[in-house]
Amino acid sequence: MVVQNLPNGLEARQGDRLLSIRALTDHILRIRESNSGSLPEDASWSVLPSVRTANISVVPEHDGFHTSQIRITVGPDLLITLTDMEGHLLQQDAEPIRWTGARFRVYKHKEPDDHFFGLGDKPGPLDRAGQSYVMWNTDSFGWQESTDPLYKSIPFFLEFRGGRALGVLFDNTWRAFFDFGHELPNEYSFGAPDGPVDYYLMYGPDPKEVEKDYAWLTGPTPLPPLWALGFQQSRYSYETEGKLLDVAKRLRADRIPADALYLDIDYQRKYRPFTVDEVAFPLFSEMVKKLSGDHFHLVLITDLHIADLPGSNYAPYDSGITGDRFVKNPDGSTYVGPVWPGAAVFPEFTQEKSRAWWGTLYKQFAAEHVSGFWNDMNEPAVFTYPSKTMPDATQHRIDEPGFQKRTASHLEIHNVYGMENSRATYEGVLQLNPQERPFVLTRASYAGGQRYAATWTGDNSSTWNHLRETTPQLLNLGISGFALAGADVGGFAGSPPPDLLTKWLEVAAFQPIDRDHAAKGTRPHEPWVDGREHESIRQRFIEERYRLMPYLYTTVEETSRTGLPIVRPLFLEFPHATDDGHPMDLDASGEFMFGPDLLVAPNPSPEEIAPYEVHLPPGVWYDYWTGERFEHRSAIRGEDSEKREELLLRKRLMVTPTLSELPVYVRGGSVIPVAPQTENTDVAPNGPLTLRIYLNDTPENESHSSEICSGDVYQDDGHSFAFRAGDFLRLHFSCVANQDGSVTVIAGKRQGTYAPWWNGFRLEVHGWDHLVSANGNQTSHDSVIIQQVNDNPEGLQVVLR
Ligand code: MIG
Repeated sequence: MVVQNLPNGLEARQGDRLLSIRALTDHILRIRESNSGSLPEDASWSVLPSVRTANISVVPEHDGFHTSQIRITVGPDLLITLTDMEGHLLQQDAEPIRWTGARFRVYKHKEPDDHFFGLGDKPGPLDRAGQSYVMWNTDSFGWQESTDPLYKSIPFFLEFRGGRALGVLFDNTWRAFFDFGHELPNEYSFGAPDGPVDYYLMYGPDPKEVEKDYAWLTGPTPLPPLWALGFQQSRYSYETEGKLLDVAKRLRADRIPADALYLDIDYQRKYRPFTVDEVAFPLFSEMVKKLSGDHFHLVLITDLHIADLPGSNYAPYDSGITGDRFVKNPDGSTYVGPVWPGAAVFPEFTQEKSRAWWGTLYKQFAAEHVSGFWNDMNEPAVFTYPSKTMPDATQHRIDEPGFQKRTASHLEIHNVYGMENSRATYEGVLQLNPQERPFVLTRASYAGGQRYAATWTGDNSSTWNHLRETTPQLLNLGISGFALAGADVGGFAGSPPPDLLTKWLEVAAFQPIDRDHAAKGTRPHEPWVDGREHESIRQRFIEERYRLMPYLYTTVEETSRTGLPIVRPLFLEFPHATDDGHPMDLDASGEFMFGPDLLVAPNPSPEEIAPYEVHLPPGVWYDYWTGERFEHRSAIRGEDSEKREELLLRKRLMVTPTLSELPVYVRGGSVIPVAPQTENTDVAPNGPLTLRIYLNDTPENESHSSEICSGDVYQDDGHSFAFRAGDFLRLHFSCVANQDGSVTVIAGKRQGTYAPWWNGFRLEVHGWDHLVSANGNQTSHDSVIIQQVNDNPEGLQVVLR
C-alpha cells in the first residue's frame, strides 16, 4: 500500500485499487474508491457544484491526516478509520470493499448501541438499526410497514453512536442498498450494482451539525410561499368545476381555515398533461380567479407522461418531438409506455435544454395564476410491466453542465428521474413568474431534491397503523433534507372511520404539509363529512395551526437557511437527554418536536383511548393547552438506584387523551409567537402578535441576572423574493430574571425593513408566580396576560414585578 499526502487529503493505492479522501471542510470528507486504477467521472445530481470542489488544507500524518476536528487513517487493504480529536472511534471499515465486476459493497463496523436515521420516508421504525433497504423509486400503491422500496431514494443516513453523530451521503444513483446490521450484527454496509464508490462523511458530533452539513452539501429547502403551510384540501378527484367550487364554499361557510385546493388527473382531457377538460371545467380561468378571490390557491397535477399523439395538435407532444425531447430505446426510437393517457412518451430530464422545454409547458397555467404544481408518477411509473417502470435498457442522453455528454442506461438514471422532473417544473415555473416562490409537490426524488419540491409519502392507507407511521416517515424525511413533507391526511387507500380522520387531522396540524387527500372510490374525506361534533374538533386543530403560523413560518425560515427539519426527532434537540448523556427514547414513543420548542405526543396506539406515558426530556415543560408546568427530571440524578426508580415512577407523566385531545408540550425558556385566528394566510391577521412566554428556571447558584426565555419571530410578505433584499422582519425576544425577583421581557431591535401586520404585542407569561401590577391579569397556572404593548422599532422592555 502506498499513501500519498495531498494538501487537502490523500490518495492511497494497493494494486489496482485507488482510494481518494478529500477534506471539503474541517468536518466533511469525501471518499472515493475504484478498482481500475483511476477514479470515474466526477459528477453529481445531488451535491452542489459549488461545494463539491471546496477544500481545506489538512495536516498530513503517517498513513493519514487530520483536520482541526477529525483524524483519518488508512491501513492495509485501504481500510479507513475515522476518529475525533479525542480518539473516539466514529467510523471504521470492517473489511475491504468487496467488488464483483462493477458491483461493490462497503463494510463498516457496527456497535451494539449504533442507531441509524434517514433514507427518506422508507416505512418501519424511526431507528433503522437491524434493517436493510434498497434504493429504487417505485410506485408502491398500497404499501405497508415493511414495503421497500417506495417512491424516493435518499441515500443519506445519520449514525448516532455514544452520543456522537456522523452523517453519510452515498452519492450513487444506481439501485443501491443499505444494511444496518441486518445480515451481520456487528457490521453495516452499503453498495450498488454499478456506479461510483463516492460518499461523504459529515462529523457532528451534534446531530444538528450533521444536518447543517448535509444542507450545505445538497442545498436546503427554499422558503416556500406562506400559503403552502396552510391547510390543503385534495381528492382524487374533484371532477367538475362545480364540485371544486362547492368544496371551497363549504370550507369558508364552515369557517375551516384553508389555503389550497388540488385538482387531480380528472381535470384533464383524456388524462393528457397540460390540457383541461372543457366539458367538466368550462370556465377554467374564471374558476381560478374566483378561487383566488376567495383566497384559495389552486394546485394542479401535471404528470410527466406526455400522450403519444403524433399529428393530433397536442402541443406538448409536437414541441417535444420537434426538439427531440423524449427518452429513447436502445435502437434509437422513442420509448413509448402506457400510463394514464394511454401510450405515452417521457421527457429527457437529464438534459438542461429539455428541462427548459418542459418548463415552457406551464406557460398557460402560470398566466392563469395557478399557484402550485404536483408532479406525480415520476418514479417514473409505467403500467403493465411487472417492474412498474420503463425497461432497464432505456437510454438517457445526458447533456448537462458538469457531466460528460454521454448516454446512460435507465438503471443509472431511474432514481434521479423524478428529482429532475421536479427540478424542471420548479425552474420552469420560476422562469415564468420570477417574482413568486414556486410550489411544487413531487412523489419521487433523490438526495438534494428538496431544492425543488415538497413531497408526500405516496399512497398510504386509511388505517390507524398508517396514521402512526406518519411520524417516523416525516421525521426520517426531515433528517434526509426533505423538511417540507406530509402524508395524505386520512389515508389515501380505503375509507377512514370518523375517529381515525379526526385523530389524523389533529396530528397533521403539527406536521409540515397538512394535506387531506383520498383515492377514487373512497368515501369523502373533507373535515365536515362526519357531522358537527367531529367537524368542530377538526376545525379547532386546523385553527390552532393557523394561530401558530408565526411560529411555524419562523421555523420554516430557519429550515431554509440551515436545513434543520421542521418536525424533529427528540434526539435532534436533546442529544444528551439521559442521565448517562445519551439521546433518550430513540424510537419507542412516537413523540416528535414541531419546530424547536413544541413537543407533540400522540398516542402510540392511536386507535384506543387508554393511558400512556409521555417522556419529557429533562428541564422545565409546560402543557401547551393549559399552561400547567412540569418538573425537572434531572433532579432525580444522583439518588441511589432504588430511590431513583421510585422517584421516576412517581414522576411518570401518564396521559389519556380523549378523541378531541392531543397532548402537546412547550419547552421551558421558549417564546412562541402566535397570531389572532385567521381563515387563510392571504388576509393578514388583525390585532397584536401574542408572545406566549414559558419561563425557564433560574439556574441554581446564579449570582447575576440570567436569561430565562428566548425566541424569535420572522416575517416577510410570504410570497416574493423581496426578503433577499432585506424586506423581512426578525425580532429576538428574551426574558431576564433580575436579582430583585422581577423579570424583564425584552424585544430586541428590529432587523429588516418589512412592516409586520401586528399593531403591538400581547404577552402571555407562563410560569410566573408573582402578582403583577399595571395592566397584567393573573390567570390559572401562574400565567399572566398583559393585554397590549406597543410595537417599537427600537425594541422594548416590560418589567414584571
Ligand atoms: O395511479 O393521480 O399517489 O396521490 O391521487 C394513481 C391519481 C395516480 C397516485 C398518487 C395519488 C393520486 C393518484 N396517483
